[in-house]
Amino acid sequence: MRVLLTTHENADPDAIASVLVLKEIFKNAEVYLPKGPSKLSRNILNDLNISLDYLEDLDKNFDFVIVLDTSNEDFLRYLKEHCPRILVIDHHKVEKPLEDIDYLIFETPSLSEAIYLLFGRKISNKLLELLVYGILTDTSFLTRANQLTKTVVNQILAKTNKDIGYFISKLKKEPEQDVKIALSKALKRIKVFKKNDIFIALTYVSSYESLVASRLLKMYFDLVLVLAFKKKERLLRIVLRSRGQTKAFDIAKAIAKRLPGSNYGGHENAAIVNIRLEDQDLNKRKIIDKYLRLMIDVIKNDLENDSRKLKEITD
Ligand SMILES: [Mn+2]
Repeated sequence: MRVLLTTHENADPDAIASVLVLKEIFKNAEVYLPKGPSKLSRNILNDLNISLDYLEDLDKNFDFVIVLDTSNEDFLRYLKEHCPRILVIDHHKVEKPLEDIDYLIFETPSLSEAIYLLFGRKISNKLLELLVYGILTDTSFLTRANQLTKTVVNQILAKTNKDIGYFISKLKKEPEQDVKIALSKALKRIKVFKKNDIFIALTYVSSYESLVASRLLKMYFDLVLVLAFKKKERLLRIVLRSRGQTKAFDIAKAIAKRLPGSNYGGHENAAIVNIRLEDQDLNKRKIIDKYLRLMIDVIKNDLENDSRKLKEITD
């Protein structure tokens, strides 16, 4: 049986760790990584001295495909063309399961911890370390972790004989300069709104949108929306982060509802909307203005049951 393991584009550490653990179990399985691993994932794989062969295009058929860490409907439909049986193993909310596809969905902050709970005893030490990176990055350094996540992390640390600071310092060694530049631009462009006691930040960058969103949330905001325009990929991405009673996922859903052809996903407090920019003129200024206005309109009108006005503070 030809088995394929795959995940989302620019696979992040959570996705890569999950794929590699399954690859350790299904030794003959092939791996398909659309657009390859993310930059951060590549750095971590290098550091752990793990080499990974993968397909960048799907040019043959498989009997069975296991899709990890992604429930993107378009991607699943595409995979159906090459594979009759699909199993999705994920921790993102699935709003509308597709027919003929099997789902195994965990309500865990990272997929890596679920993979550990499934296969923990069989996983090699190197991949256990990779799972820690997956957990740390998917939970913003454990700020979105729950008790079970922490139990899993402690078990892995005991097995690998490393402390959490070791993994955190490796991750923090990221391209700090580039991140600072992206953050500086995000801060200059920031619009801050207030609705009751909720502080909302809205801004845009062209890279590091997830990192920027997480950093802003940590400052004092309750809801953060970061728009990223990816001209080369003809893609617009909105990264949302929240805490307290405001839910990033609900706002992502409300935005996507107004944009046919977009897709969204994530969790209560960390969500994303992807908008494909087909057949449009790609004038950066126009596009950014248009979507910023739309985002403001959504938070104005769809932010739950509160009749009090949204007020821009940075105006
Ligand atoms: Mn994940």
